[in-house]
Amino acid sequence: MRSSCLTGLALLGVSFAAQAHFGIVVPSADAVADRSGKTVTVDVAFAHPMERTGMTMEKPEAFSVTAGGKTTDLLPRLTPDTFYGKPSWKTAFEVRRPGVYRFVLTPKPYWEPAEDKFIIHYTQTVLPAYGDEDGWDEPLGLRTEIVPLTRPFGNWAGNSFSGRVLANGKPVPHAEVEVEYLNRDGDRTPASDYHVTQVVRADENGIFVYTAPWAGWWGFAALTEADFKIRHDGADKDVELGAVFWTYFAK
Ligand SMILES: [Cu+2]
Repeated sequence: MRSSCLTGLALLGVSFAAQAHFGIVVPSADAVADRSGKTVTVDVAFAHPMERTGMTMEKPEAFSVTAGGKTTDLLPRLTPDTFYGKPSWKTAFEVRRPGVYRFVLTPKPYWEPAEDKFIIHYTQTVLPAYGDEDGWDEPLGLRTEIVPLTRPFGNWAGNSFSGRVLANGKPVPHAEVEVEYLNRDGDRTPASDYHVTQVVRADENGIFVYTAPWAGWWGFAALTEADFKIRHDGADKDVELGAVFWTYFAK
């Protein structure tokens, strides 16, 4: 029932948020403090984070890191990997100087037959290094993105995370935001299907708040429908856009 996007629930016409998929960009450390220089591994994947099932991710369209106003293309540095048993990508990134490193993924459109649409999750995460904490609150100018209102690092479990959902640079009133825990080691068992994905709605200014109940990486996915279609088997298909943001809460 839970192993893919295709579920009996979908066939019954029941709209269940429990099979939420997320673009994933998660580094091996939530901050870099070591002065001697440190290499982090960044995982790039497409998966159901809480249920621990993967989806195949083709080589992304773009993957970069922005810090101090400078953007570095990391696409050539991605190497194949697996995530929850499905093809994914990763890169080793050496953090040489202080900065707030913003990793941004643009995947290729993912065709989802169960939903008769394409999915594109623009996914980002922020890695602070060597004490720098500037620039985390600036929009990156993505087609759609979550701009954090809470500093997206140095937070405790139990803190609230707030962000603003933008599409084409403008707030998205009442945007639906899906929230999931990255259950990497399987240490959490959802109390019911309803607990797999948490759902919050943004206010009229596109602002949402969610309080993380326990430590770890949490993903926030604000979903909107694209104002364009993509051709598939001779027909124009809808495109779901996700603005996905990953942030860590410490114990
Ligand atoms: Cu899925």
